[in-house]
Amino acid sequence: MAFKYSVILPVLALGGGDVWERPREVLQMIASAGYDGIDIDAEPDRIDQRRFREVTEMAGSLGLKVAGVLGAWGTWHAGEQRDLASSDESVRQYAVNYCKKCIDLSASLGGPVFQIMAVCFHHEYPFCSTPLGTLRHNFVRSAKEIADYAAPRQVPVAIEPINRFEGYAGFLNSVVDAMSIVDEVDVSCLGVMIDFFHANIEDGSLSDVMRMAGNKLLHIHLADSNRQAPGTGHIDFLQVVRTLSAMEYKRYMALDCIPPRPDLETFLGYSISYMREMEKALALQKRLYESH
Ligand SMILES: [Mn+2]
Repeated sequence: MAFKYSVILPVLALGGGDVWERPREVLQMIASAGYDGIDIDAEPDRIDQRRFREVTEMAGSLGLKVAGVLGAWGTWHAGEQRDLASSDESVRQYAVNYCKKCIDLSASLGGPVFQIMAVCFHHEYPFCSTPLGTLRHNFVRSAKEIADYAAPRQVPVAIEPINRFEGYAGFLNSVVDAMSIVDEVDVSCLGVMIDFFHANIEDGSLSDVMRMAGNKLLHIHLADSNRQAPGTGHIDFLQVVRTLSAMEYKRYMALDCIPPRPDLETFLGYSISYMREMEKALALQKRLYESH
């Protein structure tokens, strides 16, 4: 079975491929490389609606679906206090309201997965000054409010665990952490996502955690252990596609390498062709076993 691949647009912008500056060129490059979709910036208050529609329609005309709506947090959020785990109720509520606007945006696009995480405004390492139980309590409240808003709008919401050096050190760093929150909130539209770069740091076997997430695995961020193109680090991508194939994973893998290197065309072309090679190798292995 062939997997679906997407490209995270805000990441591409870091390598000179800003879709809002030169949409046709960037989208054409993604489509030509063979991708199925794009993950687009969730900035309903910052990106002009007409411009947004223009870009998504252009993507559609090139055969690219909107695979995901990417919430912006931490260093990406240009100063806004979007912190779903904050103990400051006004900050937490501000972040939840931001999410509701993003869910409306996603609903208007037919319901691509909306991606959330917990990132503090002032990063503390190796310990958080806020007790981890407090952070969890705050985040669970936010996730419940977000999921209750998203469910009737048919928008899946995925929690992305972030490694301790970028997110809260000790809170919501692993897929296991995220699954425990999904289980507690218990609203059907809420699930997890796995970013292989983060999970390679914080989780054990990638296959084990993907299987543990099962049908709650709503999205994947694709990067190797060095946060570069798959195939350039030490993640076993043949095993990754073997596991996803066994799980009958039908959602997207969205390319999330920071910064994209060495140049956009090589980066985009190499990443998808490497993953397609892994899929071919898996298919060949299956035939060898069957012919035995
Ligand atoms: Mn990611």
